[in-house]
Formats: sequence, C-alpha cells, structure tokens
Amino acid sequence: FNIYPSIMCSAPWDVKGYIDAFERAGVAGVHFDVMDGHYVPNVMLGTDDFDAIASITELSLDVHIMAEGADAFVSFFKLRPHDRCCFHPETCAQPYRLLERIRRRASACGLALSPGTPVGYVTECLELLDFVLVMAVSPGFAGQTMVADHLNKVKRIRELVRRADHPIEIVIDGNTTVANARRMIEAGANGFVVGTSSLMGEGPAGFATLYEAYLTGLAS
Ligand code: S6P
Ligand code: MG
Repeated sequence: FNIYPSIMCSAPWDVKGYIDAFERAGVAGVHFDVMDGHYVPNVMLGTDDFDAIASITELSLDVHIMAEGADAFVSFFKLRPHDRCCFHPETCAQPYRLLERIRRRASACGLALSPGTPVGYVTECLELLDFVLVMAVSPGFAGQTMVADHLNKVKRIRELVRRADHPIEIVIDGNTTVANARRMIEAGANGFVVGTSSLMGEGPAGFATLYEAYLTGLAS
C-alpha cells in the first residue's frame, strides 16, 4: 500500500523533522494540501511552502488542490517531474484539459472526489488518470470523522476500473485509522493519506514506530 503522510498536519517547526522521518521510513510521497478559503472554509499551504519542502527532499510531493478555478492554482506550483497533482473536477470548466496539462508536468495526475461529487467524472476522464483521491471526509480540515458512504463510492470506482481494464491507484484521504483503512482496502483502496488520526499525532520522533505498526495493522 502507498502511504502519503499529510504535511499540513505538522506544526511548522516540525516540518523538517517530519520530512527526515518520512525519508527514513520510505513513504510513497508527501501529501501537500492547498486550500483557497472558497472551495473549502480554510486556507492552507502555498507556493513558498511547496518550494521550501521541494528544496529539502526528493520525495514526491502529492499536491491536492482544493480551490475554485483549479486551473490557475495548478500553474502556481513548480511541479517537478516526479511530483503528483490532483484537483476537484467540479472546480474548473475543463477537467479533461487540466488533466492533460498536469500529465505534461508531473509523474501522476488524479481527480479528487468530495463526498457528494459524482463518480461520473472518473468515468469520463479514466484514460487520463493515474489515481483517484476519494475524500472520506468533507475537505477543509484534519481531524474529522469519516463519512460512511465513501466506501460505496470506492467500490463503484473499483468496479468501473475493472471493467475498463485501466488500473489506477485509489487513494483515500481523511480519517484513515487502521480500522477504517482495513474497510477501505476491502472496498478497493490501495493508497492512504495519513494525518492526525493515524500517523501524525506524536511528532517526528514517534513517526517510525507508528508507521511500522500501521503497515502491520493493514497487512493482518
Ligand atoms: C483535508 C485534507 C486532508 C487532511 C487529512 C488529515 O481536507 O485534504 O489531506 O490533511 O485528511 O488526516 P486526518 O487523519 O486528520 O483526517
Ligand atoms: Mg488532502
């Protein structure tokens, strides 16, 4: 399973320590949340944060854009060839074109689906997708409780991916405790954004222990 710790769950003074811990643990990438105060009722992580983190690690940055007019936001960030980027399709006029643009700049592109956003976007754009980010909570804040119905959404995505014979990664974002993640895996998920409810609660020094226990918990 691919694990993407969410760096917005770090206190600013712990960011460097966390990045070092992620590198030692060998995580798949660093989840980087961008919030505009319009699409979501919160403001979070900007271009300087992105550049600062990119300057200290070669880990892939997994940029999750939660903004109205995602097209503009994508161009603000200096994505490196091994970074990833996803956005919410209902926030821009031409999601298909934006996916094509991201594909030219990053190693993987995806659509992010909030609770309430139809799976139909995935059907229409499947051929361009490397991954789908299914939100288990309404986007905007860490520390929320999962919305039960997202499991159903994951199953529907898994089924359409199977029928189209186009394997993509299905990543879940929000409240991915071990117990929840096991149910998400049963539904078809194979990637997890981890935050305050799982691996980001004990500071950089505690990350390695929590990470090992998490992987063991998923496998058992
Ligand atoms: C939320 C954001 C997420 C959070 C993550 C926090 O809008 O997109 O990436 O950072 O969900 O994890 P947790 O365990 O606190 O829910
Ligand atoms: Mg996120």
